[in-house]
Amino acid sequence: MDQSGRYADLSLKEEDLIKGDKHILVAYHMQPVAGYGYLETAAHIAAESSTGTNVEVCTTDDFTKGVDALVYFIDEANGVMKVAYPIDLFDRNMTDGRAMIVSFLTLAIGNNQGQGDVKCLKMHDFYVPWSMLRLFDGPSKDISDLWDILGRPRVNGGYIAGTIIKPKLGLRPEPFAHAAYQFWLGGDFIKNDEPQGNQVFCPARKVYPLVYDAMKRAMDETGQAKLFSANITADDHFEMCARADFILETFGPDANKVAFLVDGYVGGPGMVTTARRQYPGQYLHYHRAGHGAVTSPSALRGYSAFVLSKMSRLQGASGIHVGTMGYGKMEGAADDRNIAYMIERDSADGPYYHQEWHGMKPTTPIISGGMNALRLPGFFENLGHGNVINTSGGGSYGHIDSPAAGAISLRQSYECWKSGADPIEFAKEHKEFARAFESFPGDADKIFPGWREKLGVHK
Ligand code: RUB
Ligand code: MG
Repeated sequence: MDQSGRYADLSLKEEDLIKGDKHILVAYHMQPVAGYGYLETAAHIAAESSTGTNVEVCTTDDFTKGVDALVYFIDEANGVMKVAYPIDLFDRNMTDGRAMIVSFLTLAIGNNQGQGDVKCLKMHDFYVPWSMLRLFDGPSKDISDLWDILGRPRVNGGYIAGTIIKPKLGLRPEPFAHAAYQFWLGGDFIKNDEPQGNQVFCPARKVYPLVYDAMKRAMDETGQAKLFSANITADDHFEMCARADFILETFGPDANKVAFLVDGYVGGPGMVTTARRQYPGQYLHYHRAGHGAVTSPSALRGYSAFVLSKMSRLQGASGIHVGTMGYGKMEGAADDRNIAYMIERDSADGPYYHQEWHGMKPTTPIISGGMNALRLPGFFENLGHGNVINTSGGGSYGHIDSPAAGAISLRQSYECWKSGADPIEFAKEHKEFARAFESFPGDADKIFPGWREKLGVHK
């Protein structure tokens, strides 16, 4: 049934919808199955995603029609459609009237994902009006709180050198804590790798006290504050809170140096919001394992990494992984920097919509996945700044001298880029950075051809 008479109004103007402050706007890339019309399919999507189904139902009244989602733009040649969702469609908390991202997902990227007339449908951008934006929690803590703990200025505090405890699994408590200690002698921030929790060979009750002891020793030895992002991901939110409470109690007076890591894509919005609301005093670290199933450019359904990141700021993530923009090992491209700009700025352009954040705290871009000191200068150059958290697992524990040397090489790499120095010249004066060339010779050959002769390395 063609429902475009009800669920499409191509005369609506985007600027009026934005001025009206009453609609969430969503841009999709859509292709119908052969034999279905473009507008007809788009209208069916708007119907399924709001007040309708595939047929007319006798229970619909005039009020119902007032909250229909409407297709307001189609570009069939390029496979783009846009829908305006009246904000009243979206579920609000009984307890406090606040908005929830789960309702946004249920409607805007819910049943429409399984429609028989849809060949592909992927969300690439969305716009949130102030009337709705103000109902989301947003972050309670941000990178300025970490800079403060590290003794840096709260504004423009610079690069946070981090790592991930590697190997990913298989360390018992003592070697785990020792790995942390070794990195902290040179770096700022350590995160649990996302599968690390309470394995039988590394129980949480045993490992966290040892990690705290390692943190204290490293702080004593370096005279610097250190940060730890602890994974509290679990199916059951009581279990999640039990982990979080145990960790806060263990770190006691240094609990401000603990962030909570939540694997927010596999765990879902409920898990992220539980962490955000139960522990507003902690930096909330959104890890996104599994996201590639829907965000990969090769995925024809789901939503993009840009959309995932933008949602995370509304949910209140203090930081989220945004990939490495083509400089690391995971899928990504240079123009993914727009993802970083959208979550860290107060006003930013997405692929289809400009968004004003009205002072909502920023979400830190967390740069991770195959990074090391050699890959970072190009990354910073592409992004245009270094106010990020970077976690380099292999880049630290793979440094031939030590994890501390790996950490120092990361910081030196940032300083090299910031000062505009030539990396080869900089390496001549900075040992740890120089030794990164020998640690990662494959990368060195690719990024700095001729480095062996220039640095006098002949092994
Ligand atoms: C990276 C790592 C993270 C990835 C996830 O380890 O453990 O889980 O960053 O990808 P390493 P993304 O530094 O050794 O490569 O950050 O893109 O979500
Ligand atoms: Mg990992």
